[in-house]
Amino acid sequence: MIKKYEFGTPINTEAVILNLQACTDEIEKFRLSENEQEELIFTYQMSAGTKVYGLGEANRGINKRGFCYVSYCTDEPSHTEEKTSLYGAHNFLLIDDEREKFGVFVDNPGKVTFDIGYEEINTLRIIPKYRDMVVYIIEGETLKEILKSFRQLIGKSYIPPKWAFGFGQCRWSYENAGRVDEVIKNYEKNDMLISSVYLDIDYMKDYKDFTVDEERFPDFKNYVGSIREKGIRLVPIIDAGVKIEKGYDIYEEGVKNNYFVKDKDGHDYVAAVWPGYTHFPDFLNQEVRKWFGEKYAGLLDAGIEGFWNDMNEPAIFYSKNKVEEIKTALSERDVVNDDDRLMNDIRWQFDKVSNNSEDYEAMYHNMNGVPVNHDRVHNLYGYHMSRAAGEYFNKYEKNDILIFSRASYIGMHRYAGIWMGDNCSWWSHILLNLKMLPGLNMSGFMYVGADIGGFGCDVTEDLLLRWMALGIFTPLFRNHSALGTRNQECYRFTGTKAFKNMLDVRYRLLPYLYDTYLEAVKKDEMMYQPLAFVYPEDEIAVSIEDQLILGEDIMIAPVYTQNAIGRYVYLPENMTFVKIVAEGKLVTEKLEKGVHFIKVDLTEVPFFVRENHTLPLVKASVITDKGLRKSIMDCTVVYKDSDFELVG
Ligand code: MIG
Repeated sequence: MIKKYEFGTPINTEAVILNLQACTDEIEKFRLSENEQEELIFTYQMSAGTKVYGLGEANRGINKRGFCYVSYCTDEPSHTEEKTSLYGAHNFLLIDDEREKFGVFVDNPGKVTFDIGYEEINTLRIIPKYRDMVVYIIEGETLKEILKSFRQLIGKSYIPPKWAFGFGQCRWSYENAGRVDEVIKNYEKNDMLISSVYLDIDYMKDYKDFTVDEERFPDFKNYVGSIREKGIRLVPIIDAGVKIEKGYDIYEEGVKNNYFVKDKDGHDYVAAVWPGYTHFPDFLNQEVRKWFGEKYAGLLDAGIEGFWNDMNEPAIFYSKNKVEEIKTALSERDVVNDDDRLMNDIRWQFDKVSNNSEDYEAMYHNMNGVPVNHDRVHNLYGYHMSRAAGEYFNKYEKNDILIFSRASYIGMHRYAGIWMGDNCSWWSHILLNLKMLPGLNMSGFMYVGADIGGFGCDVTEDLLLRWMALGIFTPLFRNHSALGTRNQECYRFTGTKAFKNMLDVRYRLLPYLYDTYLEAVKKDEMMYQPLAFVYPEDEIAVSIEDQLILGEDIMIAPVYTQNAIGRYVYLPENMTFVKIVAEGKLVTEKLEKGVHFIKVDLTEVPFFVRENHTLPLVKASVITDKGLRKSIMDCTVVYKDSDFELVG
């Protein structure tokens, strides 16, 4: 049962696909009031035991209680505990109270604050910055049922090509063909399976979208083909900002056709990102989406089969406006003779210069004829950038293209996946990775994953191994790290055998993961469920946040603390504990419902098979006629019974 309520003049976000009749009576469940800033407040009185799930890509726990979250797509590279906004804005909550269970979706693409017991421990307040919106209340008997209705409301999730479930290696940057070759050579030399290598911004000519630097990648098309012959795909990045450069076709066409975001006077808005000064394509406009989407064709023609869309919050290093402000401020000061107060003032000015809300408020879209201030629709930008690509791929039936995005809003899940942005090589980020998975699934995002090993900071071998033991269970399984950090490809460490085995495990799990993914999409269910959803009567299970049920059959419980020899797990029912140990051998043990300490070596992959369930493992690879070891995905294999192993 879904009820729709309209407030003001809602912006058509195209987050939902069902056209429901709006209710004319007062909204249920929430009390409406206003605060001093005359903002609307939706209040719900929780009890001590009320659980609140959702918010998709958000910080902290699976149960979101005890913090204040702000939906506002933000380029936030440091995911410390106090951060309120990350890259995605997924305004869906699932409330599990003793009296009632319901879902609420606030379809409002401006800033929305979700105070979930922050100001007052038992009070939930939703405070949108702008009033124009649609709110949906979704009711049902069980959490699963409510979720299913919500997912039917927002439409089927994106399905990537099967190869996108293979392992991918990324780094900022493999900036030329030589470096890409070196990575592939090392994976081959160490007999490690790999399905994709990612190209970060340096493959482009001067960071210009849809260009390839000929010096770094001569004869690109041929090169892509030669890599493809090894069973590996190259996946280039596309950024939101378009470089201002005379003669650059995308810039010229965009200017000529008024395809860029404007300032208040109607000039093309200028902000600096990687290419220097850029304009932002107005993805909220259908015609612009069509134009930009078609630009992917060039790379597709070169044999590319996958993309990642970055910087689409949009991230801004500094705007032309801000630079002018700083220049003016400086010109009013005696720069040569002034004391350290000047330095202090400048420091604050510079601190606030990137991703500044004043910049967002100075940008204007043309939403199919209607001018709209960017701040009101900020959270739609990344969504519509990826939609531009998705619509193009769908239209030309290029439906086997991988596409995932950094910024997102509900609705984008129909066109693309996401990665969780710039995490760090921190142990706490293994756990954060795990905790985000169910929330993302609730919001329809199924093709998801984090930068394995951590993007920022320096990884260590043990961190990477432990992280991989979680990552092999996530759809996007990509090792990625930032410029200037320690190299973290799997062959960089002493335990190459262990890494080879880890990668093999991924490919052995692949049919299970892929089928589970497809089933979850087809049935509008989650791929990863918190224990609370599967064992709602079990008080202990309900509060567990470091174990997840994956599909119907298994439970995952990775080790995420350094120097641990294993971990405690809680089994809500009898399960078979499975460890994939050295050389891919299995060790199994039947364990009874209750608490157990399981020993897990750094090189091992632990999981649990539920009672009366089984997990199919296949052979990781086959040897081709040329004598090469290839992942099972790259060959049309007819499985023999002996290729399968049923565990559990
Ligand atoms: O300002 O393209 O999140 O994955 O490696 C940083 C360089 C821009 C941010 C992405 C990251 C990528 C990096 N990008």
